[in-house]
Amino acid sequence: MTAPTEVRCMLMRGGTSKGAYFLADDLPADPAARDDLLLRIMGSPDPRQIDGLGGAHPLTSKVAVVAPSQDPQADVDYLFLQVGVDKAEVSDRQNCGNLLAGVGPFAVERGLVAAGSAETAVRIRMVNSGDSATATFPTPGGRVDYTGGTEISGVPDTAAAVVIEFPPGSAPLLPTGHVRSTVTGIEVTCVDNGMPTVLVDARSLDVTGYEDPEELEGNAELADRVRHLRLAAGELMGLGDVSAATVPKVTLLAPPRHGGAVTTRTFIPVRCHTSIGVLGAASVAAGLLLDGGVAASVVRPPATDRVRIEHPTGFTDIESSLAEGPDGLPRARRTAVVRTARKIFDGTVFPRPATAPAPPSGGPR
Ligand code: NQM
Repeated sequence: MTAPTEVRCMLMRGGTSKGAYFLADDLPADPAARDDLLLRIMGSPDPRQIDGLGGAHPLTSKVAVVAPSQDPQADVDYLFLQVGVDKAEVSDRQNCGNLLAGVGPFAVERGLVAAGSAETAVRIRMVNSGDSATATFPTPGGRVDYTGGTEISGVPDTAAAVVIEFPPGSAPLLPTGHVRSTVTGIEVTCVDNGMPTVLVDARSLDVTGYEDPEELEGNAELADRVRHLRLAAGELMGLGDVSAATVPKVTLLAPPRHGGAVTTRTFIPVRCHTSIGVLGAASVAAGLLLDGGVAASVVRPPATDRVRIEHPTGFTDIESSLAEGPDGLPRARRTAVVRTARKIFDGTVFPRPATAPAPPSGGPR
């Protein structure tokens, strides 16, 4: 297939992120050709992404590829792709729970799933990890209604709730098999409840954990320590060489200040998140529930299944409970979250021509 010069595309806000949503059939099947096209659509590599749809930040340089599912337990397959901003890189090595919020509405909009007369539940297989989720949202009269009274931190105005429910996790929450490890001399808990995450007491990195993302990003010594910690933790978590991957994330923990369970600052992996990812928050919530994890040195364990994770622009509430797996290691029993999503634009995107030279790639941003 020659690379298309125009592609059907829907731009959506999913939770606190924004991305371009495509039907898999509208993109080349070959991953290399697809990724090259997506770089040109998003305007990468370029710190301003001036010639494409990307918003010059990892949280607004995201793509969802959606297709009918062959899995009888799912309605649609959702492949998440993180498109580098100033690097010519497209990564499928992580999920995105924020763009996940837009997948159900997009599937209805594109006719992949028939809408119910009041609400619609879409069963989604997350291709990146093989995990699944069910997203339920209002469809009065058989049309997606994005308006509603649900507010989520980091998004101005309210919108319709998209309730996302994750089934019990089959994979262990502790990729290292241990609740605590010492990595580059720092005590951490490596946890994966949908997003591989390294939890660390902010004080171990000589910060308070209450700094703004800009201040943390501007701290060169911290950036260096986080980079070394992440590379070593990635190996320990069985992820191999993560120098060009966007996982694991490193989340700094500090005591809560606004009635929540904990304060967080998350490196994704180089930029500091302006809030927190959905699955990132799910991993933090699970980490708070683990007996003997580093979180126990920072905060008291949450008293209820609803865990409020404070972040730089507010909070994310996660419903989380754990159970013991057959091997005696903890598993997620239930994880659920409320997000919102909104269709921003639906139409045809015109990628930058394929002839433009692509500068060499480097590590993730
Ligand atoms: O953790 C950013 C986001 C994310 C990922 C990131 C996400 C998740 O906020 O589920 O949503 O951690 O790179 O979109």
